[in-house]
Amino acid sequence: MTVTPETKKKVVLLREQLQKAGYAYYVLDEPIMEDTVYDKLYRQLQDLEAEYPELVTADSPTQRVGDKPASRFTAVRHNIPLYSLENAFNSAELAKWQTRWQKQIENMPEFNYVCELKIDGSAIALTYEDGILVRGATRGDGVTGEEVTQNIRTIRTIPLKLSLNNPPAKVEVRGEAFLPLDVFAAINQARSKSGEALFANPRNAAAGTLRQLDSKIVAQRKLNFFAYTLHTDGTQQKIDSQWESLEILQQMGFLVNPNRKLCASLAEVEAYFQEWDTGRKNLPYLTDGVVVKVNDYQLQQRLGFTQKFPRWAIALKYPAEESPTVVKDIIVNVGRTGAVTPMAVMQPVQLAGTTVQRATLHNSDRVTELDIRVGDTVIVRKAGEIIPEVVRVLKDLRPDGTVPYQMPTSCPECNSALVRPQDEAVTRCINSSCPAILRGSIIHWASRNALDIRGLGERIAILLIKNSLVHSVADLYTLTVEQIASLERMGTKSAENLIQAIAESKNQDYDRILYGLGIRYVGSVNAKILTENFPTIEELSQASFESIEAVYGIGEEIAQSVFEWVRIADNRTLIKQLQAAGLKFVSSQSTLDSVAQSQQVLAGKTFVITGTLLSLKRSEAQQLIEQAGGKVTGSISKKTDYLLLGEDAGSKLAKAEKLGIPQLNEAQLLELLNN
Ligand code: 1X8
Repeated sequence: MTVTPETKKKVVLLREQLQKAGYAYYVLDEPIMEDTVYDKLYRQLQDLEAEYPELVTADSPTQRVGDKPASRFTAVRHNIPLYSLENAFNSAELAKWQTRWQKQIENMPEFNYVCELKIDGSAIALTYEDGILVRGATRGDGVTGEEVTQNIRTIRTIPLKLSLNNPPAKVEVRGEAFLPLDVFAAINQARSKSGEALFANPRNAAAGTLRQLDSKIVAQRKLNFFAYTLHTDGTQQKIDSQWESLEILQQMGFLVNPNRKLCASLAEVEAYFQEWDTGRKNLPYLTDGVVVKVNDYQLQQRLGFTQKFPRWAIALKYPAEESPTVVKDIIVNVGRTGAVTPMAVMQPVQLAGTTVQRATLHNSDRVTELDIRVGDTVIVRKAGEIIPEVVRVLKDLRPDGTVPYQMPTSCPECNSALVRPQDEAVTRCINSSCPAILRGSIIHWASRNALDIRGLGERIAILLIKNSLVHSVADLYTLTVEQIASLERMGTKSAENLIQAIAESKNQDYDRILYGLGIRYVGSVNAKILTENFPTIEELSQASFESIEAVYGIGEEIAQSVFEWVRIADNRTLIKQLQAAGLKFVSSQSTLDSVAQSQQVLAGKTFVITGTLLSLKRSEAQQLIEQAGGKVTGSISKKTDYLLLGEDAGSKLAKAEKLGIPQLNEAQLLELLNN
């Protein structure tokens, strides 16, 4: 059948009407056509195209969804690499960047920055030839990506045809494909219902969706796209700046993030950054920072690129301290004290710059309180230096068929019954020959602040125990080169080195030995105090509870723990064996000197303590600080050097943050005291 000019005209008109309506609906968010009308016109166009396949064009609105799934994606090389951005995490780093790039420019002209929100999605590159979308590719490694054109066509905010009268022969547009938060939640909910694995976060969901082979599924997922980079061959129009590019992208029909700003100084950049730190909480998509670009293209060109980044742009990041992810398993970890800690094993997430896949659940009470289950979507937090923890379970996203988690009743490592004293939160394995406890004891014994045995880490500890070569730390001193060399992946040379390191550890000071024994509450600092006051193990073993507690810096709990430890027969035997091996449980003058020295490490420093401390009493923390030459005051001022921060801190924390006073947790304080 031949196509009449009327039919042709009708098809062109339908396409134009549908394109305009789609643009108004998706990009402008200002609908101009009722859904029912749109559907009717769409069907008319579909029917005409079915009748006259020669009228189908690549930019027809009917071409957004492909009819058959791809079998695989092909690799494409990007004409211009998609660079990643250098990161800055604070204003000092931002200022350093500015100083660095300006050094490169002689006769600095007037300039400004464009600030844009950094979208937490998946970067893609779009190629238009004569105004028609011909290719869409994922970023991949920046040099080579995957061709995902059919999937990209489903994104309604990506024009299939540029809205320009005389489009350049070639245009490349880059931007971020992302999933709005409500769409992300809906996708996970649906996946939960059908028993599919949940996406850990919107970024993973967007990246996964782009690599879906069936574009029909992609279309249902409702990806969106913000355009932010424009490369043209320059034939039609000369573009001078990033700001102008963004405006042209918008004219071309793209969705460009409206929250952009021209800034004349770093102070203005920072104000924008601060403004969006609050503002981002109300956005329907995730942003993880601000992209700062030198606006002027000439200046950009003079700056060029390093191996990895453009020199003219930087990402100023919000600290990502919390993130959603999915629980794959719940396990328990048995520490060297026998304490059993439940842990969530999760789909890996990036948090505060590191990949996290395990988070502590603290104890069984916390597990009950959270009601965390395998399959749950949870929020994990990694604040500061502490171990990541699960803060919340998103119960709305819970898949069907999950079961409440039961803490094991027997030790996963030695099978003996676990106990939980009535007034304690901690569940323990109390089998003193439990391999987990032994393993932890050996690793602790060999650790840097204890006996410092290089080459004796977790792997070797496990092998020594598995091969029944070591039943206590004392056995380390009877090992032979042959025995160690017989272990998996151990050569004679490394066996000799390890034996040498073990032998050398016999000369370590008494306070390190006492710390290495792993007596509860006896950290490096307490070990030093104890060895100073009880210069031999015999004196410590015979000391009364009262005389231990009377030592300045030693509280009741520590005294109790030490007093009990030295009365346990196995521990006395251990000490005898270690003494027989040549370790000296006697303070040398050098130890005492170093104690005196170490105690002044905080000379002149002022501390404020706030919140509930976990391992120390406030009075103990104060004593430790004072012994080291520091001072503790009650309120925050400009003169405060450190805030010692416990749980549930209140106004003092807020004030310290305002004044930029460094914060320490207990572990960091002890580390400071040990240095
Ligand atoms: C990455 C991103 C950029 C922008 C927004 N979001 C991103 N994820 C932007 O410039 N508005 S630029 C960029 C990059 O160059 N790697």
